[in-house]
Amino acid sequence: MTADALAELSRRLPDLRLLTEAGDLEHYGRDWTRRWTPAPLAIALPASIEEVQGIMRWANENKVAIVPSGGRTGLSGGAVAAHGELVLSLARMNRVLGFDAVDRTLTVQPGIALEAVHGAAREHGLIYPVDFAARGSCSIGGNIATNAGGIRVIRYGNTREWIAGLKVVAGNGELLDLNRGLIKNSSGYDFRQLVIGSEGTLGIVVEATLRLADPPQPSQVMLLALPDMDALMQVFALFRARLSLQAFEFFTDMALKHVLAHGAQRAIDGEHPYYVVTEFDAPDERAQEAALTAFEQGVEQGLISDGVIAQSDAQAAALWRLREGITESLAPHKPYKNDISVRISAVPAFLQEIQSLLTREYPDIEVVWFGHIGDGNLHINVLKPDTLSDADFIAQCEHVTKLLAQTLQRHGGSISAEHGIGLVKRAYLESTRSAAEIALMRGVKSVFDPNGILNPGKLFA
Ligand code: 2HG
Ligand code: ZN
Repeated sequence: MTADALAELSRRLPDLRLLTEAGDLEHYGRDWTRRWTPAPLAIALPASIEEVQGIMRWANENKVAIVPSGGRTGLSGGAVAAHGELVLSLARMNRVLGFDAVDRTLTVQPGIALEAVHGAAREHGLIYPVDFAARGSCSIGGNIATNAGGIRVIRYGNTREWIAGLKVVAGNGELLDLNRGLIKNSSGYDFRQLVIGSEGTLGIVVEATLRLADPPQPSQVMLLALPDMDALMQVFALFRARLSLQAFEFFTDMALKHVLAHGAQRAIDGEHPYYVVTEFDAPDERAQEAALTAFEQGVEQGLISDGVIAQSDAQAAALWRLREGITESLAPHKPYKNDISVRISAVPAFLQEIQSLLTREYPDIEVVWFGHIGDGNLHINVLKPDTLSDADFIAQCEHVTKLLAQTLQRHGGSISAEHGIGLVKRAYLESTRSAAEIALMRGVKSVFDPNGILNPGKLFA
């Protein structure tokens, strides 16, 4: 049946590139989560919107599940194909289609890498401000599907803020041209915003018009060492009041240990439990003095133990590497990832509660904390001890996540801040969204994707 269906797809779309070799199935069938064994039916690499529509019509008629696929850097299993799905990779649709100087927008195909979008915007003296460590590998289509956040959200917001228009092939194969770059459009439901963050369950983004911004002022990068968790939020308040922040990121000594073992350069001597990398506007001497004053005040108040200001672009990049290199440095330890958020004001109470809970329940597991503390977004990576089997480790981590979800619920937080629900957090959606909301989500899904062929099993079972 599936071989027949594939032959039928090739007959309908003779130019469509289809891959069925074992190595390709393995490569395209997984994302950066390494928990599932890839087992897709085949990989389709369409080169046009028409081909995407043709695939979707074929999939509806043949009831073949589709897994939309970008750079596959996701950490929630949203792009995993483990059950005979057709992977629809947008990798070949990766061009810049146009720039409009008056609208200050860039129109791109979905498979373009975030870094290439940055480059294209820079060529016109502007920036696309969403940014994070996976920039070289992730694709803009995947960024849109997960409403990606990253390291500049504190200044610029999430991907959602930067999408002026979207072309989307819905689950039924219809092409939707959503918002068409308009700034004002008060004409009913905004399907563009519904598709953003829908994790490939409603439609496939086939073209995006991105808003661009003026480049920020010249900036400075500082690394701070802090004595305790309380100091973290106090230094954030101090710096935010005094400086114009572009980023405010934190990590623990445990994270530092891994990133240094992975080749990064130590920048501050001694042992310190917490670190912050912050970047702020520093266009002139006055701004630079304000930064120094804020720093000195932090030291005087006992909130900051040590710090360095980057003296060159290379040094700034080296400081950033300490934060941006964490995910890669943890990968060999098969981390179980949690990506959670609470309101900034709820961070201290939440942190205290969750830390004492973890120490009480699991005194021996290695937990690495880092993240976008200025957005209330924490990454909690639990590392696999050599003594535990993969299955026992996952079972233990699921228990940790359950406790985390209960704590989050009490603090009004979210079980996924920026990585998406995918497969990994599906069982915990109820901790963040009400039964009424989930029922509405299911209703929306059935309207966009009546045959349930788009990314089935992701977001909800
Ligand atoms: C980051 O902020 C990414 O570096 C990845 O969101 C987080 O690896 C993680 O848990
Ligand atoms: Zn992050």
